[in-house]
Amino acid sequence: MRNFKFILSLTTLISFLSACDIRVLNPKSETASTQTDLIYFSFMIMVIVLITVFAMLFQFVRKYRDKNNNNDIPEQIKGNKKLEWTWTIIPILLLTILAVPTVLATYSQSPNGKDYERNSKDDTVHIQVEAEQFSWSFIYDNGKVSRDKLYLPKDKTIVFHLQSKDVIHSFWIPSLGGKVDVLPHKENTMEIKNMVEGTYQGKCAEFCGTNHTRMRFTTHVVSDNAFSSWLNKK
Ligand SMILES: [Cu+2]
Repeated sequence: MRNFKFILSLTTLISFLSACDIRVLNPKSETASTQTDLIYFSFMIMVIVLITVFAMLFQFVRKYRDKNNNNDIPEQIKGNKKLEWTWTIIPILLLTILAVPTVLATYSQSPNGKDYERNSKDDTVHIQVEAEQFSWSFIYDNGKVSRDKLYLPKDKTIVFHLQSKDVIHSFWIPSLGGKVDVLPHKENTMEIKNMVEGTYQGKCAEFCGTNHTRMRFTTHVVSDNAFSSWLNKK
């Protein structure tokens, strides 16, 4: 009976989760790809460490098990320079290998430090994002405002200027990039490059009140022509 209840609650939970149309690690932009690669890379290092440790553990258990059952205390050895150096150097190496791509990606994707020229004539589209309990407003350069629906031109670089009208929210389109906090009184920016056409779900990723779960929006990445005609439609 207990097992049955457990399986029932598990299947209910899974069916609820499958209803979320939000997929992480399914990158559809250069920005998200860099982040996904970083996750897989650190995961790979973790798996190598895990396999090594478990292989050694099993080997030691097999090799040094008490075969005669006589409870002998093994020879006590104190200090082994070679081993101590090994287990000090290996973690330092692993952390360095992990730190280099992480720092590079973090700095290249952290546009807060950049000074954006709003009137620059490059291939950048600036969108003002206003979060409030419990909806999103997207304001485009020509003044067009769209609520809970975001349109993006595929071949342009997008810069979101994020600001909240009330509490702290978090802007998240998993397929296009990681979360960025949306704060009141302070603008955060976020850049997304080289997107693939398609429709992606976005949501608030910071608990912000009773209807937080409903604070979702749909992102349509469309061709540049389709974007221009949408943008200029009244
Ligand atoms: Cu929110």
